[in-house]
Amino acid sequence: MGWRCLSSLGLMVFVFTGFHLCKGFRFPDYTKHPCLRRCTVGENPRTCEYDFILEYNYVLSKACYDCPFNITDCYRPHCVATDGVHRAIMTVNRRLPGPAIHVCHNDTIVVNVKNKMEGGEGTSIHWHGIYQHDSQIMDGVGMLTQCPIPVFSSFQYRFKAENPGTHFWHAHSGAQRSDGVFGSLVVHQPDSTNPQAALYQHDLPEHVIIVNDWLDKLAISKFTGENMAGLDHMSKSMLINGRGSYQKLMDEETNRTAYTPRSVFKVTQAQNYRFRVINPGIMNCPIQMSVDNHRLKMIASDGVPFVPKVVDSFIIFAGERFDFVLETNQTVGNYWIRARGLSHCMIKKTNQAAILRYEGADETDPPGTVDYESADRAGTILNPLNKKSSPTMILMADLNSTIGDDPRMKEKPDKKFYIAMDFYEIDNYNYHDPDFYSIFQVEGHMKLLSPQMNHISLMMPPSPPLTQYSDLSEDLFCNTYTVQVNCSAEFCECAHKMTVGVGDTVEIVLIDEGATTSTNHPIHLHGHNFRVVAMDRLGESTSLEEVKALDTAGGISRKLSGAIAKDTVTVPDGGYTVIRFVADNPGFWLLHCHIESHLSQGMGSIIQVGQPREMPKPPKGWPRCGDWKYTGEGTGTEIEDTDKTGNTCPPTNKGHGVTIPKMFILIVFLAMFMIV
Ligand SMILES: [Cu+2]
Repeated sequence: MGWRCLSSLGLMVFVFTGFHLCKGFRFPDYTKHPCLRRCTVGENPRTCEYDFILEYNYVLSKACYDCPFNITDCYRPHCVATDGVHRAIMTVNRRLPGPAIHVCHNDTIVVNVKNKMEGGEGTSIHWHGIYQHDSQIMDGVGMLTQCPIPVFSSFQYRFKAENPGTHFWHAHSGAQRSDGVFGSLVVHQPDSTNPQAALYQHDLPEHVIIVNDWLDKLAISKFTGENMAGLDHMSKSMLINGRGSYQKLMDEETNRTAYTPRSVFKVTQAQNYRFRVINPGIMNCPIQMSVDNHRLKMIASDGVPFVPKVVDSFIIFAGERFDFVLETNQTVGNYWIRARGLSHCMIKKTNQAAILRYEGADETDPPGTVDYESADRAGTILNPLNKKSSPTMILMADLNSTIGDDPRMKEKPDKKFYIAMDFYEIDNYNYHDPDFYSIFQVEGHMKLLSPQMNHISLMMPPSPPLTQYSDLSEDLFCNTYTVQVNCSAEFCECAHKMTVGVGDTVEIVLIDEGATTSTNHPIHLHGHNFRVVAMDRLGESTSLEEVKALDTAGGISRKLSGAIAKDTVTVPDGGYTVIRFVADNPGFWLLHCHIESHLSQGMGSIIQVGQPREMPKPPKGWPRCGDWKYTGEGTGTEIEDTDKTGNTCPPTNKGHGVTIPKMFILIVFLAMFMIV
């Protein structure tokens, strides 16, 4: 490659200017990464490095050859088959899901992210579930903890795998997660320090299940269609580890029809397996998961263990993770792993299935049909949608933690916030104009109800406050205590921010008023986990005032001992969820709905922990961004017209080439000349 490039540049160019040695461009295979290992006590932590190349891509591209008519083609490198619907996507290393990261507790994770999405937005990657103590600037929230990584640029993330468990990574700029920029991140630990190790014999990377709803177009097309033209935005399909059967495809030459293949999970009879389930979720689509003929022993959520609970199915909301143990106690065969969408996905009857295949079973589909109705598993449900607690409906607040209570947490919180959420009928000027197409003027399906927290839409600031706080005007920030207008009547939008002190015990009462639509909002907190101390549904709808009055009258009892720890939790529609955490991580942290379109419409707020002087400073050369206005003053920076190498090599997978000193090349050239 180097010599071909060299000859194309010509002798004069490289003798007099030097050049960039072209380097082969290959996507690494991390399924054999040295950090994927059995964790042992006493082993030195490792540094685990990965390259992530973000690109636009396409379902059933040329890499897929004759998929799905030749099924083995669907497993070729770089073939992204998804559910068979042809559409543009975004991929990391031409895979969907992107590369899986498996490390041991206390390893250091280094990820070199290269944005090659030409024509696209800046990006950033959030490490969902990692608390980022001492590495707050690595949380990956565009315009909060860092500037988005512009196209053609790269950025290196570096942080410690400080908390074990099932986590994941995903883009946190734009709507890129919805288009495929996500993957698993599992922090393993030695058996001797894992309190649940005795519950299973196998914890395999191939038993990580990423399940998510899936759109039939680029998310930006769906989102703007909904926001500006009232078009259908619901997910009609789902993926399990990037695969599924949904779209019937026809071979035009032979008229044969076929579906893209489903994921297969292999097990051996009479064993116990740990499965780790992640929902990077896109739209309003909680997912009910079950396995035919098997019950599930649920053992952990969001990376944190709880007292095991055996259920028939569980519901996983966007941003949540659940780990369960599957006992392979059935006859050798194939069994459906079923995923059934609720809420908006119930309207579209969205469902998907994968195959649990026992060793020795035929490579055939399991018995039983795959459809929406068959995926409705009866029996005990963990984390149900909009239900009151009962022996068969187990809410998150009903579970008991195995990690002990946090001794730092005070019985009376230092800071307490009520956050009321709903879709509100307000003239949101991002999608309406009160003079021309007011929300009160347009037809029903064109009304864009605004998902807000305390009647405020989150607008991200023009620079990330964590690293450029002094560049930001205080006017950009607001909250329910500082706004001067009635936000129930007039649209309010700002960098919605609540401030707490470092070490404070914080309580947040999340209320879903549920008046306009019955939509659940899974709320994710960055930088911390929280205890789920109370949760209940009061009715079809409720109000901030009703919940406050109930609380004041002592009508909300809190589970202050034994409550489980999570980082993402749903709020029953017409009800509340009360969370508590110790704000031990100075920084700016997002608290937001994990439904991508809701966050993009402003359903989030910022928790500022501590004062900027208490937060870590970014390293030298940290990228900056923000507003700029021409003033006519100064001379600017001199731009030197140097280093024009005329290099025409393709980019390398490190984003840089190797510069060869001119004199060295001259010597090599002369030596070759003499040999000839
Ligand atoms: Cu939401």
